[in-house]
Amino acid sequence: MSVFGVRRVAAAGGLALVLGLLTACGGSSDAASPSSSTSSSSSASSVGQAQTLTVTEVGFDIEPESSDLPAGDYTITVKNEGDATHDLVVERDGKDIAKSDTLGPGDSATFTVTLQPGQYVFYCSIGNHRAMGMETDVTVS
Ligand SMILES: [Cu+2]
Repeated sequence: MSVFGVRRVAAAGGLALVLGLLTACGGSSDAASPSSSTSSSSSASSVGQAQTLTVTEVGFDIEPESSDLPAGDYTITVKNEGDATHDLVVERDGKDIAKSDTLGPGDSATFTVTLQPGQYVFYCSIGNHRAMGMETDVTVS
């Protein structure tokens, strides 16, 4: 039990490092693992890391990389590739559970959310965009 606890602590440090690398280099996963880390590095990669999901907003469409996701912690990157201001809200059962910053054309932002199994809607809360069709169903299982 205590050995596991130590591993969890080491894994948390590794996760913070990985997230930093992802932010810095845009999701490439082949960054060399630091050779200075201890022998626990091989177990760090097997402990639940945040998954990444890219959501592109273009025109008045919201296009997630995938709309069928395994449950877990997510780091969501929203890219506004349209000509209008947008944001991204994650809604579950009519309740907003996470939201990006407001994004101007060409901007992107990252936020984190924990997705438990269920039915979600990703939508834009700017103006009447949702009514114009800026929403998409996402299933988490
Ligand atoms: Cu919008």
